[in-house]
Amino acid sequence: MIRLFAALSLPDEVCARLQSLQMGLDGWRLSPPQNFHITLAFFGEVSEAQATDLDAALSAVEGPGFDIWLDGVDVFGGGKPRLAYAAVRSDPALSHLRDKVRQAGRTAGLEIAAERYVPHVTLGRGGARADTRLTRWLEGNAAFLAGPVRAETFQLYRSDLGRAAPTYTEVARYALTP
Ligand code: 3AM
Repeated sequence: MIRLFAALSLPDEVCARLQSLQMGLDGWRLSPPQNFHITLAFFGEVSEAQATDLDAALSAVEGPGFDIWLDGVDVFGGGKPRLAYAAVRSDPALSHLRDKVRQAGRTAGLEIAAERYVPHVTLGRGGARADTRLTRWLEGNAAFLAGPVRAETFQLYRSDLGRAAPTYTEVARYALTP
């Protein structure tokens, strides 16, 4: 079985800026910069046969390229923050692509849980309290802005969970229309 998800990648210069944002997230498990991505869909553990079907379905996904803007920072979990992220500005082309990628998962016979889409780049996880340091981090980085980043492709990644950060490996790449 392999653990798969589809995501958009980010150029090195944007990853470097995101890495600077991680300063101030003391006590968090920080994502290494090579792991920065915008998840489109999480497929979970799939068999080799399902992975082949998924690859075929994803190859059939069509959609226009679009500009990504990272805009501000936030946390999931509110009073018990569990994930700190850079927010991705909502965009109809991004939502549309996300829907098509999830549909491709269903075409491949995978169960895709219904959930609200809050596009984001994970910077760190867990282990922190909603304290003044976090408030300072949120306020200090509210004006963070990076873009435009042209999305010309999306990727299928394999995730291998380790004791530290997971390792993500690109296994396929799909083109959007220019
Ligand atoms: O870093 P983000 O949040 O974009 O949270 C996991 C990560 O996304 C998400 O898939 C991406 C690669 O692991 N993920 C992991 N397990 C998940 C699950 N059971 C999940 N998303 C939904 N359900």
